[in-house]
Amino acid sequence: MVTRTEHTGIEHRATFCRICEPLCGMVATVEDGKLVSLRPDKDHPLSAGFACQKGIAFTEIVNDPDRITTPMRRTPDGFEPVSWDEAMSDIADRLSRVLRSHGPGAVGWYMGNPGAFSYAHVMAIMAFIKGIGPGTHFFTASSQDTNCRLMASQLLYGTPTSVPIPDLTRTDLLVMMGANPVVSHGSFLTAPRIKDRMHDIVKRGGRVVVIDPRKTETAAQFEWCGIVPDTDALLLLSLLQVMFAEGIAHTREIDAVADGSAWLRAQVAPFTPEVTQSHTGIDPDTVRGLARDLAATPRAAVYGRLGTCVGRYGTLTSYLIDVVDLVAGNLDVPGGSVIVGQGMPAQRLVNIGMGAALRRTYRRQRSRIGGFRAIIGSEPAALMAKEMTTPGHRQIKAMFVSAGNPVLSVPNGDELESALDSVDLTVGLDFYLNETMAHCDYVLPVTTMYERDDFALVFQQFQATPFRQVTEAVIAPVGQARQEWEIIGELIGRMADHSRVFAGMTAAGKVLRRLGKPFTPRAFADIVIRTSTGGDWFGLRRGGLSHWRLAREHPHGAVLSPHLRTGALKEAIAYLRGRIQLTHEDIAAEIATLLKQEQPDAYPLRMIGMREPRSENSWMHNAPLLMRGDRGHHGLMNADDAADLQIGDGSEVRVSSPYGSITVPVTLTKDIMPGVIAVPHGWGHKGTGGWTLANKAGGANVNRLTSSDPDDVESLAGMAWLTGVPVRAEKV
Ligand SMILES: Nc1nc2c(c(=O)[nH]1)N[C@H]1C(S)=C(S)[C@@H](COP(=O)(O)OP(=O)(O)OC[C@H]3O[C@@H](n4cnc5c(=O)[nH]c(N)nc54)[C@H](O)[C@@H]3O)O[C@H]1N2
Ligand SMILES: Nc1nc2c(c(=O)[nH]1)N[C@H]1C(S)=C(S)[C@@H](COP(=O)(O)OP(=O)(O)OC[C@H]3O[C@@H](n4cnc5c(=O)[nH]c(N)nc54)[C@H](O)[C@@H]3O)O[C@H]1N2
Ligand code: SF4
Ligand SMILES: [Mo]
Repeated sequence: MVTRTEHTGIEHRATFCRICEPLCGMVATVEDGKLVSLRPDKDHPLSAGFACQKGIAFTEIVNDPDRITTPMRRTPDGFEPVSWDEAMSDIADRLSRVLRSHGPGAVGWYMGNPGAFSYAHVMAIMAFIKGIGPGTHFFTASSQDTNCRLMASQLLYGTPTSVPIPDLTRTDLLVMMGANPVVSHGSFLTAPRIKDRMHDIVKRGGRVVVIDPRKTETAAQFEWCGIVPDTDALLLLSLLQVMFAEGIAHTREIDAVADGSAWLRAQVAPFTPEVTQSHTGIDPDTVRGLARDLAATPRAAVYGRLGTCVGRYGTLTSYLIDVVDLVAGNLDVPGGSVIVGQGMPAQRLVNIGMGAALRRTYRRQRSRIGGFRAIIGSEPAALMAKEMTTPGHRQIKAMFVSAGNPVLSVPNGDELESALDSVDLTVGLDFYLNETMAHCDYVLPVTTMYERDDFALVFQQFQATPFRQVTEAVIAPVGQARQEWEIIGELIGRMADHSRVFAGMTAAGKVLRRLGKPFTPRAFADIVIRTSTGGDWFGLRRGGLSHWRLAREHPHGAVLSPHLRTGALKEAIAYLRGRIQLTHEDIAAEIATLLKQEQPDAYPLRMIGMREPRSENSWMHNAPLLMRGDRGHHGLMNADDAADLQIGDGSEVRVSSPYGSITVPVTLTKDIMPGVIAVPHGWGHKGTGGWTLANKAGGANVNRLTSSDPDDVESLAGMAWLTGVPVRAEKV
């Protein structure tokens, strides 16, 4: 929707923010084609006038003088602008050479977090990888984030795409493990104004319990239960032990939907709260109380997020969260944990087909380094550097990075920097010359989210309130920026001789253009909208939604129904039998190692992460609005630990792990478990000619402390180990 003010050059356009998962409604003010401001959209049905500081500050990113808006080529002393044609033809030539000499296994692509917010970007990469051929390496930020959650779903429900979310608007007991939504605004859970929604729970007489090693911004507003990092699996096992031992497990409900309850019962039996206490730091009475409350409250849900995913047991922990929900009678009930279906026709058949295909890929496709299985077709990003530097068949020789900054976001950035410098071709797609782009032969300038149309496809099934919104681009691409799908599409065209798939895509593209219907990904978004919940089914459902109708009639978005649909669990299960499968030898093997973990003596502390309200991973440290005041990188340390080490508030501390060391100033607090130190990620900027303000802010790359050794990568989903890392601290 566009409204004009008296002065004809100014327009106000309804759109939505795509920095993080609530997708808050925004109104963009555009003056003579330029984005001049963003303000929260008060007419958005869910975010209703809320937007955070990052969302508002995005104007500064769109117009950032440090932004790159022409293709850049690396030279011995920096970057020089080149024409699109020159860049694309050299990239196509060099990629062809790599393919001819080494085959498709020599090509790799890493897609970072913002990629997930653009359906067209994801689709284009999928097409590219398919066309390059079998053996291509695909990495995403998900192996530092969500792959273990997807893997747990693959084990339990037969498909990684069935992920339960808490029914936030109806629950009476929300147990949050390893999530800090007051700062993160929610993840794997699209819920604008999530803090208000959590306060609603308390207002209606319910509770929110936050299980976290740090008394976070979220924990401070609700009930805090401190836990030793990386021990959530033990806590969950003891919750299950109590439920079975006390006869409060909902056995009838379990047996109605799941196979393997006897196996499960035997697995959890040894983990009494007395056994787990010495590991988790949580006393048995608290565990018993929580188990009883979860089993007795009809509307209760356990929700886990990053803190439960990036330890050494991400898959096991995610699996156990769902199992606790199941055993407590809280899966697929109003106010419990609910798998949100797409509501497509024959949804169950679609899931069965897709689940079988993804499980087959998982079984057959193994990473060259470490032999990790491929979750949703992707490999562990922690091993990306070794895939470039280890000689042999399928060694990566051409590497693409889009919407990512793995030099700061994956373990051992130093190793990755030199690996990137060693391959034959490196290409980045970004609007900043970040620390990773600095090592690319070419950096291709992309549009920001406000320069493209969008539909947040990936997040539709995580909405706490079913909702649809689409947006048009609110401004034209800045400078020579192009959308990722256009760039990849052009490369596919230039590579048509190299693959039958590319040739087919190129020919189809030509035919469509001649018919006056050039291909755009929007057609795909339209199909999804029309055939899923609320859709018009191509005219069969009167008043239903299409892309066109959403854009025209619902510029602020449309709520599809006030609540999540429950009672449709079977639809979400991709196993032919239509039942949850609890028995997995892989899970038993993980459980068997839990009590054997030891902390190396020289590293008595444990490091955890910490997100900040004015950061988004590594890429929002260049916006003046977000950097005002005395903003820099600092860690958080327990005051008593610091006193023992004679470390004062604000002093510089050397933090070392078995893998590396950094120096960072620390703030002292009582609001963190003893023995724990929190350090934010995404700092340590040093982009070549890139980020003026961010580079000046400095800081340290915390992922120098994390490990890229295959032995330290989580075995079932290839997750990087980012929390509970053993460290020691010393005054410098
Ligand atoms: N130690 C530690 N490490 C972590 C984490 C942690 O908690 N602790 N968190 C992890 C998590 S959850 C994640 S998701 C990863 C994130 O890791 P990455 O995704 O690798 O890194 P980001 O910092 O998000 O970098 C995003 C880049 O995308 C660019 N960008 C923004 N929008 C667009 C766009 O529309 N198109 C394109 N092409 N580029 C765009 C930005 O300019 C920026 O350079 O980090 C992980 N790393
Ligand atoms: N402002 C801001 N918002 C963001 C981002 C950002 O960088 N800045 N990043 C976005 C991204 S990419 C993501 S994935 C989401 C993440 O969203 P969340 O998961 O909600 O955010 P985090 O702050 O990473 O929360 C993880 C919590 O787990 C705790 N924790 C660490 N280790 C453990 C453990 O072993 N057990 C338990 N129980 N807790 C533990 C940490 O103290 C922290 O409070 O946030 C998104 N939103
Ligand atoms: S909370 Fe996330 S989606 Fe909402 S305005 Fe802030 S950055 Fe954008
Ligand atoms: Mo993430």
